[in-house]
Amino acid sequence: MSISLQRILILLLLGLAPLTSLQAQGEPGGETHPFTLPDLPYAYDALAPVIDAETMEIHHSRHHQGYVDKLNAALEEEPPEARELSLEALLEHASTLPAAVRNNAGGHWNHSFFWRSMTAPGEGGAPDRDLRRALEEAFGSLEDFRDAFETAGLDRFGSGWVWLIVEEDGDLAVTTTPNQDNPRMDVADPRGTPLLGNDLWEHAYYLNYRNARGAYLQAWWEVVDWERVSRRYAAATGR
Ligand code: MN3
Repeated sequence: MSISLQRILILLLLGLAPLTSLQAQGEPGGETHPFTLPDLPYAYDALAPVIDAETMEIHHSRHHQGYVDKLNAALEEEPPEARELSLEALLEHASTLPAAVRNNAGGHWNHSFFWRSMTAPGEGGAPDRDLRRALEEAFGSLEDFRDAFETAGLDRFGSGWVWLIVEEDGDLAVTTTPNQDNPRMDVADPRGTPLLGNDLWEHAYYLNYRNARGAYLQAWWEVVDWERVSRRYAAATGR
């Protein structure tokens, strides 16, 4: 499957758009081919015992590296203009792209975002005042938000991701996506700006939690970096 030149030129213009405020904070999206594996912002054992070092090393150095390598290879099969597109532009036009580009662009963005959503157990702080207020408005309480996120993660059949997003109207929502799709993609419903995402693939938790996805989802709150999630909310809502 190939992309028409006209579509590529449109995509190219979108790809050259200025960095969003989130990308300016170092969030993934602005980079172009050839993509590279980002370093983790902490050591492989930093999230233990919530996520063990072996799981982190395999997940980062094998799985994430695999998405990066396959994305680069898939784009090399496309017209040269496709390699000028930013990661963000690839996501926004996922419906028009070959499956190998869509899946691996999603895999690369999702994992880059995921690593930066976590910190050592107990060091992630709490949602700031604005985010706490928005979570309470949308879900009733912080506890109700966590329940909604865990339930959505448990109910997602097969592999995928669970997200907290800001929709275009500014409302918060919990949503899930299959495979390596994400809420930035034009195929997602609802679409929005992710503030937080958890990986529901068994490779993310199987060594420690075996098949107990619910136990992993519950334990994971210990490593969520709420300070970063709060900054993402502020950037996404223009505060
Ligand atoms: Mn994964």
